[in-house]
Amino acid sequence: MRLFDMLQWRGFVHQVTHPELADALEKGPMTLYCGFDPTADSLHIGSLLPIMGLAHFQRAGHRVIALVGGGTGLIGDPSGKTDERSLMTKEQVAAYVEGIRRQLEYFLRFDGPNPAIMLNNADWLAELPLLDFLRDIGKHFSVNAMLNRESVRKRIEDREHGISYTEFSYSLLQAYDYLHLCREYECRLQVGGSDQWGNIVAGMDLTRRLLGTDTFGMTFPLVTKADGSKFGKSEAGNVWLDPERTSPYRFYQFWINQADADVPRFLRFFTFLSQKEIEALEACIQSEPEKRAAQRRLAEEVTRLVHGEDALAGAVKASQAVFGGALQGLDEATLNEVFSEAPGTELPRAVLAEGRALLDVLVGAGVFSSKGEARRMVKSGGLYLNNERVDAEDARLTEQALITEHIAVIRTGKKNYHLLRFV
Ligand code: 383
Repeated sequence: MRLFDMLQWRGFVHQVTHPELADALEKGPMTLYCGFDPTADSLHIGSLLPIMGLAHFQRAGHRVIALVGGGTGLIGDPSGKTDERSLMTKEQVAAYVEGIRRQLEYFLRFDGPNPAIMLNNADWLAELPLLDFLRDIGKHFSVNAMLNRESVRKRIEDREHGISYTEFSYSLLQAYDYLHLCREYECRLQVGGSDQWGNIVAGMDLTRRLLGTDTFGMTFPLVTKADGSKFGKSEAGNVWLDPERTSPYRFYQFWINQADADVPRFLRFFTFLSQKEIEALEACIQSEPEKRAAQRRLAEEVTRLVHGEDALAGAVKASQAVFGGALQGLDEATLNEVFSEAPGTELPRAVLAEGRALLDVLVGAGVFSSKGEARRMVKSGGLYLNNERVDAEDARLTEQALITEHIAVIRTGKKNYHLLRFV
């Protein structure tokens, strides 16, 4: 299958400036780029689609440039934003550049044959002489046309929010990047989300005027969910690629909870599984939806891709914990996440040292309303400590009961958990 047809099958193609791009990509390696502004120290799953897009181009033998906007990040892209952003300090932007750069390095291959190239546009934008820029670049931009762009027009019509000259000039900088990359790296294609169409076309116009070179542009769709809710948010907020911000467990859960109607599209977008494998998983959604095999595979593939094999294993294990799976090896932060909805009780560590009777402690903690109730639960085999059945009514609570430094996990019946935290 041609690269373009594969991208189309996967749903990556929202708009292209020229239908000839499909053939041009077959003629030999093409250099392309996508930019990421350092607006935070981590990318989130909104950036995952363009990253996957770049990875497909690289796998097909094209030369990929990942550009971090250390320069443009100082200005702020108004595209798709209803509010003026507050300016970040230069130190903040420089720190975020490093975070984003590290993440991009993880997803693309920067060694071996056909390595990707990482660039920071601060390297050329920061030194641009103002007067030359206004004369040589600014002259090619019509304010009339710029005012007609949706991202600008919306902000002008809305007097409350408005747009500063700073953000208004953003697209000139992105256009200048394309010109620069075309000149220095023979870059012929810029890709980005659908919100980037205007900026991409602005760069193509400038490049044609100043270099006489024709270039291409292509946008990816906005990822949406079938039920109309916003993609990329969980109850806990944005889903980030940084494990410090969104743990691999939560990340895995985000994917496993996707609706049947969304999974086929997400498998195409966010995994490298083949058409055959994806179609087989789609058949499973039809024939045995209750098994959620497609969700599980999606969650596995994306978590492995973003966090690696070990973190995936940890996330799977944590996900099984609520269903009675083994708890050994899960750390405290993970346990707290897994059982975030379960009630908990704080107890002094002395309780452990004294070796108090487990059932008394559980009555004290409100797990049972009476000792009699507690006994009956043990007799019926329904009391678990760290997901292991408690058989003795006179069991004592000691340091051995802890599964992590502070926590012992109590379960009654199939799924009622209660955390004892010893402080
Ligand atoms: C900067 C300089 C360039 C080319 C692009 C840029 C960044 C661009 C932008 N992109 C978004 C961002 O950084 O603001 N002006 O947050 C997002 N992208 C990608 C994709 C997306 C866009 O990083 O649609 C989602 O992730 O294009 O919103 O020379």
